[in-house]
Amino acid sequence: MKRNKIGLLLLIGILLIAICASSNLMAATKVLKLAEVHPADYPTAKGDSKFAELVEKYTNGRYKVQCYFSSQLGTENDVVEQTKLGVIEFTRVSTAPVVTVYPEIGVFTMPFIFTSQEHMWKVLNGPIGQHFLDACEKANLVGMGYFEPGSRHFYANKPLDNLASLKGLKIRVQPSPVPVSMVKLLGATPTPIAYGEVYSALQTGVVDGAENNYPSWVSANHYEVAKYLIQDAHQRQPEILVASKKFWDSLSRKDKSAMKRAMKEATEYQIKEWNAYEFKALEQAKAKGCIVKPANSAEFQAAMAPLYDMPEYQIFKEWLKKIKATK
Ligand code: GTR
Repeated sequence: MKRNKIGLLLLIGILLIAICASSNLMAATKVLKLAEVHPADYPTAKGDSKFAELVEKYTNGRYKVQCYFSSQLGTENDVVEQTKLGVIEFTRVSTAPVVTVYPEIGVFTMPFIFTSQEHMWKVLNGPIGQHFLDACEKANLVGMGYFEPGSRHFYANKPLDNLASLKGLKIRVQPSPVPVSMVKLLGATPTPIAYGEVYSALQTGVVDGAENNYPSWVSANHYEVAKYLIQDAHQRQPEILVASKKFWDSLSRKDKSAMKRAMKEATEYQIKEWNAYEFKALEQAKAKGCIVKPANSAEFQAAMAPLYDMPEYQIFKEWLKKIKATK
């Protein structure tokens, strides 16, 4: 009788251990997808990997984030849409593609809105930045946080000495409203093309030039075929990491705060990685014979000023005032 009882207890014990082990195993196998257009060694991609590492750590291995680099899951506009639908859990993109599902965030794609890197982070870390993360919900997305984007400049396969040198050129732009309007105002022809196809578009002459930050110019090899860059610094377009709201709503409060914490620390890490690489990339391009010229900023700002009066961009008006007033 006693032996039977011990046997039964043992059996229950073994069963309990088996149940716990299998539920742990099930939790550990929850793999989440993160989409990224850059290769693994690019600063935003390193930020993604840090986020992935910390999500796993802070959720005690219940979640694993698998990063898909180099546009493996599709173009930025596509992956934003898929994240909105809940097919992909996380996406790291710049602001421009988010505009397709959430127009107001386009304020961050307007040129010359931030006076410096410091000003941009003041805005992003303050109530304005938080508002736009929260309001991503309108598009069934959850704004997890921002990454450092650097400044964007024009580059082409022809010498760029001033604004006039852009006239008549075909310039690749992000498939998003403001970049298209902006390039038209410069007297050039905007050609919206997905990031992953820009190199071949430049190489085959589909476009004469593009615009981006130094790291993208170099990392995606655009500088090999478009070696003239003019430092007009027209945009600092915050990089953003968004989650699918559908997925987010399925998480416990504890896991949500673990993931937010992971994002906060990943951002700090990404900024350091960015700052270490941004000007190294510029030096690398110069060493390869690229011609980099300073721009007359006033000339570019004046050419782009009519953007602010266009009826379609009046939705940004109040936010632009608030950004300007952030000191
Ligand atoms: C890069 C940005 C990418 C992508 C790209 C582009 O600076 O990191 O997310 O938006 O620009 O021009 O398409």
